[in-house]
Amino acid sequence: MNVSLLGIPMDLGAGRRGVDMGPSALRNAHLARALRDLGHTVNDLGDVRVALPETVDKLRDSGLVFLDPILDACRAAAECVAALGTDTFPLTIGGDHSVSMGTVTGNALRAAPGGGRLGLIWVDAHTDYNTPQSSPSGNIHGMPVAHLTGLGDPRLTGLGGGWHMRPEDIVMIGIRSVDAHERELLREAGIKAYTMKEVDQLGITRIYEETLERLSGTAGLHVSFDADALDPTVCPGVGTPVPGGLTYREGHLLMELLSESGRVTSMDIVEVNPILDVHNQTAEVMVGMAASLMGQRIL
Ligand code: EXY
Ligand code: MN
Ligand code: MN
Ligand code: MN
Repeated sequence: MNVSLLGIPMDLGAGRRGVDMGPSALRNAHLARALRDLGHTVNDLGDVRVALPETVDKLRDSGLVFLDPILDACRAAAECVAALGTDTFPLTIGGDHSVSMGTVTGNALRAAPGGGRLGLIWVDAHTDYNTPQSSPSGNIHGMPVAHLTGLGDPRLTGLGGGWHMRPEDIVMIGIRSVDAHERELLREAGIKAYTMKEVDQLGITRIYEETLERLSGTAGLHVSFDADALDPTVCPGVGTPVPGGLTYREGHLLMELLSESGRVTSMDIVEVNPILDVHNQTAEVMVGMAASLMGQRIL
């Protein structure tokens, strides 16, 4: 397969500094080499240009921190991804999770003019379904999914032109931290979210089967993998750690099964924070997750 690697070195959407170094950490953990070893052709497109927080106003615009530069970076990421052919697999590396407003939009537009019907698998401790009004922090990395479905600030929901995600085409896995108003919004939208309780009760295999069934009407699947979905003992280098996460094997099993499905057409790796990490462990674990999704097997 042809894999196009694109970095989005942005920490403007997060409450803590450092995830802008995620693309570096992942490249240092030999992301490209791991995929080439699996027989893929990897083309590293470099990084999208992202403003430094020191050079822009932290202007709080209707409850949104760093809205303008985030919008610029997401637009650039969306354009870059949308311009790629459907014969390539975009692997986009963040950056905080607000980058996914750009990458998911770009992948939908890449699949079809005006935006195709993309399935979204959101692997995360958080549901990232806040709006500017419901958000307790104003940090945009807690809001990307809401904006992808057309809920929230019109400048961010406008990223895809008229395109939006259908809530029924979204499945979240690994959830264990949801804000009070965010919970209501999720319920109203009818988004399927597998909490850690369901991971414990049902197991990853059953969740995978239900997810594929649910998303069977979509043209392709995008996996957006937030490193904080995994337990903080596995991925300590994240800004918003929540105890009780996916184990190392649960993460790999989910990626292995998704790989076998042959339905995944793009992936994000986000929220790797090298400042908070231990010897680049989080980046190395996430490179392993990408390798499993891209066909690595034990035997
Ligand atoms: N729900 C909280 C907020 O909106 O501020 C925390 C969001 C963290 C988002 C992380 C990275 O997935
Ligand atoms: Mn997230
Ligand atoms: Mn998260
Ligand atoms: Mn829109």
